[in-house]
Amino acid sequence: MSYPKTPLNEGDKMIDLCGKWKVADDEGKFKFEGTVPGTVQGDLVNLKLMPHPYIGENETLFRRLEEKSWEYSKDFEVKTLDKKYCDLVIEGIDTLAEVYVNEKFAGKCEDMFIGYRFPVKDLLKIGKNTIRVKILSPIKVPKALERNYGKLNSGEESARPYIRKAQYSYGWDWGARIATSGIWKKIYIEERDDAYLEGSTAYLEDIDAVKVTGYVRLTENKNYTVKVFVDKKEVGDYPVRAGNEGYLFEGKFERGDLELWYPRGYGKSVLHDFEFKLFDGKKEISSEKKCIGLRTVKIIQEKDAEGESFIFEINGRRIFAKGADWIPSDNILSWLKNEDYDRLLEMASDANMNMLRVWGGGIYENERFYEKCDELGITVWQDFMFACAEYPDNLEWFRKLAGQEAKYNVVKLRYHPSIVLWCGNNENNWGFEEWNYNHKHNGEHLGNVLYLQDLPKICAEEDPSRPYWPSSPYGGSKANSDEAGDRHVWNVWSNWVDYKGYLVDKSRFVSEFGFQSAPDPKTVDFFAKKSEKEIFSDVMVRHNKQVEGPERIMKFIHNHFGNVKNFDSIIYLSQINQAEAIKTGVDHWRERKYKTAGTLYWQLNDSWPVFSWSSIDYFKRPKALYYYTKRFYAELLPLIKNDGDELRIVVVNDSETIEGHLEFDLWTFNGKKLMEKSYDVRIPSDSVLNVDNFRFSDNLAEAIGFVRLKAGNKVFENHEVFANLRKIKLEDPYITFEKSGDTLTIKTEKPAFGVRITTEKDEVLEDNLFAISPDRPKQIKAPKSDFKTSSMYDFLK
Ligand code: BMA
Repeated sequence: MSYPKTPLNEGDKMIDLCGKWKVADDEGKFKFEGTVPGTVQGDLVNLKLMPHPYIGENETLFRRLEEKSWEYSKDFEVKTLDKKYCDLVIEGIDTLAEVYVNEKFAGKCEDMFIGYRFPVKDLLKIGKNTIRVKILSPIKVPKALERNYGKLNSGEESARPYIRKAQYSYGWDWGARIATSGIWKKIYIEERDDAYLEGSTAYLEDIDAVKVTGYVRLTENKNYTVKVFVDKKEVGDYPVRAGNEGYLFEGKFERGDLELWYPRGYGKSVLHDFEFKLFDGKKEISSEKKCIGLRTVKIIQEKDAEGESFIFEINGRRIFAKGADWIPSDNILSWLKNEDYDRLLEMASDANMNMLRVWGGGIYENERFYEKCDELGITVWQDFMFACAEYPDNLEWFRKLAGQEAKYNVVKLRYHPSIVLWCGNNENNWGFEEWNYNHKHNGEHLGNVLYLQDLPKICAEEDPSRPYWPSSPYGGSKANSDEAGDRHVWNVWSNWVDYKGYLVDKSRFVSEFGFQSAPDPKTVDFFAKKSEKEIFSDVMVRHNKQVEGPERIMKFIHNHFGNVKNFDSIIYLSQINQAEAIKTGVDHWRERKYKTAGTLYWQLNDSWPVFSWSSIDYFKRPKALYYYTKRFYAELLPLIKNDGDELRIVVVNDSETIEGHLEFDLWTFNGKKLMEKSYDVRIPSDSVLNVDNFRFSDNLAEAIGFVRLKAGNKVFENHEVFANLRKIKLEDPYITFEKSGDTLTIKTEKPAFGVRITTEKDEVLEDNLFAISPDRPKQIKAPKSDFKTSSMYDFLK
């Protein structure tokens, strides 16, 4: 196995094999110049040999490509062969491949999540050399294994558990089916003379003691030592010794005044420059540099009246996790650039998220993802890549491969402070109990030996710096119970329950819940022609992968707004419904802090242009939910709660103690003020404060309430729609705008709801899709391009 970013020692050489390769399929249909890193599918589209899979129904054309094997080949020059070691390093191949150097077998790759290293010194010669990589069909091989070993429970493609390839590539209920093939990561030859460091890391054993460790490769056990420097200061000198698997160094030093790393909203996310230097006597031969943050993390699991808590604690501080689930941001991974990761993660951070869950049906993410999370203070719940299926760990080769994959990724990623949890899989243990996942081996469900034995053992050995959790959901009397552990709340939406259903939920930690919506109208324009813009057109249904997804969208629109037919209104209302749904859940669960200690909504992003549960669509256009997220995940959250005939004003505070002024007013949609109140408040740090509760006898059937909290120079807002919009005829609220310098002031005569500012150019605004009280004009940073405004009234006319 080989790890990326392994730096070369002085004098060592690298022959880069990335760039142009000859690519051909085994049926003689395609022959082209492909790009590495890349995928065949990405190349075929870029070269216009295949139509764009994300437009219309083109996705279906890509199914045929799965049947093919592909051959990648390239000539390269070798000038010298004077180094002791000469390795072909492949950071990632998608997926099953045989590699030949000068027509001699160099090695085979079986797992897209593992980097491979093959010794090739004996296969190379000075002068011209060739490399040939044969990539086998990602469907024929798993299908053959399935015929041999039996069909397992899984989603759309039953053979997918037999191949260690991103599981979503066989289609998901939000994802296109494009089972890619290619050399998807870097490939090069390394010529080395001496040992080098790999997987070096530092972490807190307790709040004051820093532990350092790492592997030393290619050593012959000379008297090597490793010196560790932090922010350029030497902190220790540690001997290298033989471990169970190869050589390593290990040691400790006092943290002293090195600052800690905190998640966003709880302190600074300080990263230190660590340098690990390998010495042979006095001679430095190798070094590894990493930015590492120091923090402790544990999960507080304590018995209480509702069962058992599930609270992340970082550096001894409880954290309420606010975030979303993360899926791969493209179906064709080779199309993703560092800028895409940066942008999406900055958007998550701007929306006040402090946790993302890297979901088990995707990939162990790109290095850039974790680097950026470290920097932004976004914690990561990291699944291992097993999702919604039975996995054949009864087969020795499979179990071994899964273990290698886990070890490879744990060692590679363990230095990232942002990762706060390793989690065995997505929903498989839930499946054992509730979805007839009944195949067993030696009395154990298929996959469970991995989740309960192998993976926790690997994590304990390679990375004791964060907890391991067997599955998501897990804990309690049943995997998806509400009394302990984490829970996926899918009665709402998937089981057709409307979103008020969240209000009775008592999950201890909600790691998934979601509500679908349409993508941005411009994104719909990308994939559908005018004539296809109908919710049940073939193209539209193809771009909603859930069985009866469009039916649910229409049912819930009908529940809240009546019989809507206009397509633009459906897009808009689906987004409002989604945003109100997730707000309902988050408002409820944040008020329960820490009985519920986190909400991760399904899902932050999309892998192609689609109707889905995301808050940011494939082209990174924010949906209504994105703007709602900024407000409902802010450090202070004012709430208006209605318990029967009583109204309550509450503030949830995730930050320090604050003093502020809170205003509340209640209106009918058509402009009659029913009530107003204001309060000077002092809200203790990390608390939920009941500001007021009072009986309210007026009919709320036409009402909307507004609450605004001013603290220092910050403003925190919320609204609560009590009215049944299906039953009332909205009148024009008369919204007016005034732009002065950089500021846009928005006023309204009657309560305005779902106020949308549509900009000519794609812009993520400071706020959007909000509600405004006639008493309180709203100010935001003015858009840069021309804009139009609308509100709920315009879509229900
Ligand atoms: C859960 C997830 C995903 C799925 C989502 C929406 O089951 O883990 O598998 O896409 O819900 O149905």
